[in-house]
Amino acid sequence: MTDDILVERHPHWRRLVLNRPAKLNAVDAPMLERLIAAIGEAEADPACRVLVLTGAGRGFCAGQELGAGVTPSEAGAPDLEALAGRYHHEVVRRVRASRLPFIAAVNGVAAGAGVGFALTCDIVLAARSAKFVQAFVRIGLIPDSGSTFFLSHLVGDARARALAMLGDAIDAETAERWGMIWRAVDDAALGAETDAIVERFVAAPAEAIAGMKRLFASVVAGASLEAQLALEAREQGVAGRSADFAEGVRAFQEKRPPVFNRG
Ligand code: T3D
Repeated sequence: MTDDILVERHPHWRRLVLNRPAKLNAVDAPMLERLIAAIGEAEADPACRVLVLTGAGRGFCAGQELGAGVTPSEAGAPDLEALAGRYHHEVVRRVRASRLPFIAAVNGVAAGAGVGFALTCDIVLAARSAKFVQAFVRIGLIPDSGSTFFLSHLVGDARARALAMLGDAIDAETAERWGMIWRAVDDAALGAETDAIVERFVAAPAEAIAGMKRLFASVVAGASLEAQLALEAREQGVAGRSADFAEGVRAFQEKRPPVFNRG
């Protein structure tokens, strides 16, 4: 029994902890398989409303395991296309396709695929001491795990290319200033700030949040304004038929805070 993915279960949320601290939580295929399974399990729990992804120790995730057991050779290199598609990219897909909001609590360095795992999340909080490194170029690879996509959308073409091609690290405050993450917070406050957002999602109307995820997925897939307006109308129809909407309006009229997710 391995504990490289820790799952902390709470009544309405889960924390998934990448747990190989001696290697800054570098990932390998079996670990990613367990991460994917943990995401699926949370998804299947109707009581679960939000997931936190974070790392144990001083790192968030140093990307693909590069240590013992990785033996690349020019003659017989590992099939990275298959590996990326089946594991790294499946994590990215699962998070994006999930009905659940994901919060990345980036507690330390995120490198390589670790950056993609953070940026695929809906809300990214980072400790001020954390760094983001497109480390791929340093080992002769190209950015994967959605990095070229996320960076181009979030920070623009010029910065995305420089980050990818030069492989320089940027700190959390720069990432916030560039719009790559939601917020950089004091290291000591990361836990409390994360918990505060978790509480907000637990209390938020879960169906509406799931609808927003579908809408933003459509935007990032390149929908036109007309297509997006049509989808917003459809999703508003779904939200408008929910018990949460009835409760929200009642609470407004009765001048009290709404209590969602009872329907
Ligand atoms: O298979 C596929 O599908 C291909 C997909 C690839 C996706 C990728 O993610 S490729 C990119 C892989 N990741 C990297 O290239 C990052 C490698 N790590 C680093 O560049 C640095 O460690 C960091 C910039 C992340 C942090 O630097 P620093 O100075 O804070 O820490 P450190 O001393 O380098 O690392 C601490 C320990 O973690 C160290 O072990 P030791 O010497 O104390 O026993 C180091 O070897 C280990 N470590 C860090 N990253 C990895 C790792 N061990 C294995 N794999 C790693 N990726």
